[in-house]
Amino acid sequence: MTKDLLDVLSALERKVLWLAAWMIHEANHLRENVDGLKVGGHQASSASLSTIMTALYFHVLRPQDRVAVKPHASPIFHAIQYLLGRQSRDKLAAFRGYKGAQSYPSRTKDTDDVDFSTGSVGLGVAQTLFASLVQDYVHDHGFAGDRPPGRMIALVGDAEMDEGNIFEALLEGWKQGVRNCWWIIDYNRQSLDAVVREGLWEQYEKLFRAFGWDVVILKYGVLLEEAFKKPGGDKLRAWIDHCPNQLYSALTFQGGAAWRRRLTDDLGDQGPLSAMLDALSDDDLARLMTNLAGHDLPTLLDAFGKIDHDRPTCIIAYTVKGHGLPLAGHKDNHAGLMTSAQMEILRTAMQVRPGHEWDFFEGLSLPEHELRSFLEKVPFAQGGPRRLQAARVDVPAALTVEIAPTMSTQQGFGVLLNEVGKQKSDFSDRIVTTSPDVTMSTNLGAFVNRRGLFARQPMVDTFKSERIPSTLTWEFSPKGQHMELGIAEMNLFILLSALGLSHSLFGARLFPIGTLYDPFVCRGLDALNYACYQDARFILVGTPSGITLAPEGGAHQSIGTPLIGMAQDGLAAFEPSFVDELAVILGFAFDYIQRDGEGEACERTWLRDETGGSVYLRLSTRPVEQPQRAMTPELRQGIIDGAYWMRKPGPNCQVVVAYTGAIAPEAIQAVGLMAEDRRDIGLLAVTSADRLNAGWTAASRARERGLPHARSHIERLLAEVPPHCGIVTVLDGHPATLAWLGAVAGHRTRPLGVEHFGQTGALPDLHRHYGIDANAIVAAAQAIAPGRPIRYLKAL
Ligand SMILES: Cc1ncc(C[n+]2csc(CCOP(=O)(O)OP(=O)(O)O)c2C)c(N)n1
Ligand SMILES: [Mg+2]
Repeated sequence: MTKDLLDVLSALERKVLWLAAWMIHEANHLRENVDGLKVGGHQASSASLSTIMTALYFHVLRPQDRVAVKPHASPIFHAIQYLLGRQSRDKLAAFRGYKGAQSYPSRTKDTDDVDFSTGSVGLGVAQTLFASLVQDYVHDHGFAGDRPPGRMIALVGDAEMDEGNIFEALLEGWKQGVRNCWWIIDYNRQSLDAVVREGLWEQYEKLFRAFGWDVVILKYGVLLEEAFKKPGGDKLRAWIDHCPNQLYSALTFQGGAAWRRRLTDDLGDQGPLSAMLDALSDDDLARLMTNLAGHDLPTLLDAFGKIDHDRPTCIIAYTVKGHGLPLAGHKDNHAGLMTSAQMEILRTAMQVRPGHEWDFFEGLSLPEHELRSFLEKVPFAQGGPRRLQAARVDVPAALTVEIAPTMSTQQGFGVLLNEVGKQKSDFSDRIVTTSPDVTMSTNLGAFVNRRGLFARQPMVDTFKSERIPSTLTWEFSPKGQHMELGIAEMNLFILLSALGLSHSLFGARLFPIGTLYDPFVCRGLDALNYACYQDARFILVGTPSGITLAPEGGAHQSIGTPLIGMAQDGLAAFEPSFVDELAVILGFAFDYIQRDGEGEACERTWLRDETGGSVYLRLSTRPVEQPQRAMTPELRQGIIDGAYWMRKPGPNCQVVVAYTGAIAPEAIQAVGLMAEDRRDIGLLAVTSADRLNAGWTAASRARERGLPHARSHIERLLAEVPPHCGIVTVLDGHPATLAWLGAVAGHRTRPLGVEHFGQTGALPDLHRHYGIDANAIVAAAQAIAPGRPIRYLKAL
């Protein structure tokens, strides 16, 4: 490590700190002018990582490394990208504003190549661990070309470590043999509200070691280490080692004079030590006492340079929240914002002239050409765009399987994947399935038997080698295509997020499919949202679902997931009733998850289908009689667009029953029972309330913006239904899912579904109890479409 390198890096650190502080200051003006809101939570929090990020981005990182930056360090990240020519001044000046640099690093909204989005604390951290597992997967399967493996690095807030998903990830990482993963804990001993508990680092150390990680503790910088070596230095070390976090923070905030008072009070006259401290100015004393390793470039470079292995490594780096700023150390500084007067003090210290705030080299003592040539050679910024591309992989035009007369969609899913597993193609080799300990019970078994489980080290199935009959072969190898997870659903979603970004992170196209019991989607919901926010591409299968799981009781019955499917951006939700529908949807999904076009909405459906996204399938274990029909192109299109007429309403239609999912037999039965007493009844099969609703909203918006002919799929379907006709909607899920159908063309609507916690029972008991059986559908139709009494209603 040369002095030249240290000089350049410390100049850059100053610059980064200034730019970050300035951009937040500017952002605050932006807000104050508009609505008087204060912008907080960034200045102090980002400053504590300024030195570590300077060392990493300008020296340590390589193009293949990927980083999740702590949410509030976003200004430092953007400032660094600006200096590397990857971020524009306009975006910085509009930090937190419309189309400006994002408050929290965002893969989808920022333009400076964020590797992993962060914001909801804890998720970005776990994302690096799962990304390193995926990196191993693509390398072992030969999908990575000659790209060297990188290090997956998380910059973690110390309070962020409270998030439970981090611990779940650690355990899973241990099971899977995670490597090439660094977690650098920004140990500033402050959270949002306060100063953290004493001695947390010891707990972290024990924890990480227990999971097989190396732990590096970086506590003091070179200045303090030198002082400790001088006569009496051991007393100083003992004092600072035992100094409570609160007191340390308070003294840091107060500065040199306060440090001197306190040290004199506590240590008394210590001869040579006191003489050494007395000889320092107040500023130098403060600099010495806050010389923590996380702000000491030589210590950091040395520590990073020494990691010459691929073992997972936790680095606990002591830092000061608000380092280098007047806010440093104050426990309220998280949402604190420097006043204009404080900014002027910083400006003077940084020697930045008014009007030159954004200039690269303003206020730096090193010659411009030296800095410029250094920046041009920074290893991180070599090798072109960090976002990689993977070619589209051809997927089968149709998935054909033999459909039994009676089958559930979950069984159909198993059979379809088994079919895919049989095929020899690039496509089928790139399928990767995963499940949190419900592989068998979600019907992935047949695929896993064919394709095996993934592990870096082969492991035989002892039951198989001992010839004990079993339905599942549990054999691991580096070529296996199923990643078996422990029960933690958070891990499922974060792994899907990492697998689903493989094309962009590692240039390797994968087709990730994750299965779980539908009610437990909610357990991982924030991670699912996170995965979609990052635009990860995967197929999620929630099965079984609803009160159809009758004997399992309320704890296993999902009610609100159809609404999640509708509301979750980036996720197209389907709930088929029949296996031929599922085959069509699955075929569509394999294509849809690969799309990344920027085009306008499709004029047929008003969906943004060129852009693609992930897919959620809500399936069921209920065996349902399958329709014997040919799959026409029109039917196929209807299934994908979200609905088709199972029975087309006639011109005098009085009632339409619209159903989705496993409740189809009740809807079909009800229509049969009503046919004699209500004219021209229609039966609408809804395969995707989500896509219908999205298309309707988009087409309405298009009309309001001057495209009068815009029509969505559901608008076209309902255009044929006379205005006086009533609509009864029904599903095994929350009734709001389909209730909006009445608003499309103004039909009176009665939505049926499940609103209250489920319970154990036989399926007919529960259908009756929750009012979604044929009788309830008929009763609703009678109420909404009055006429002569429906004779079967009494008989039921
Ligand atoms: C899941 C979640 N909960 C709460 C928050 C609000 N929040 C943002 S930062 C923060 C505390 C951060 O403390 P720490 O991780 O120590 O970072 P520091 O600011 O000290 O660097 C909180 C509670 C959040 N962003 N995400
Ligand atoms: Mg903190």
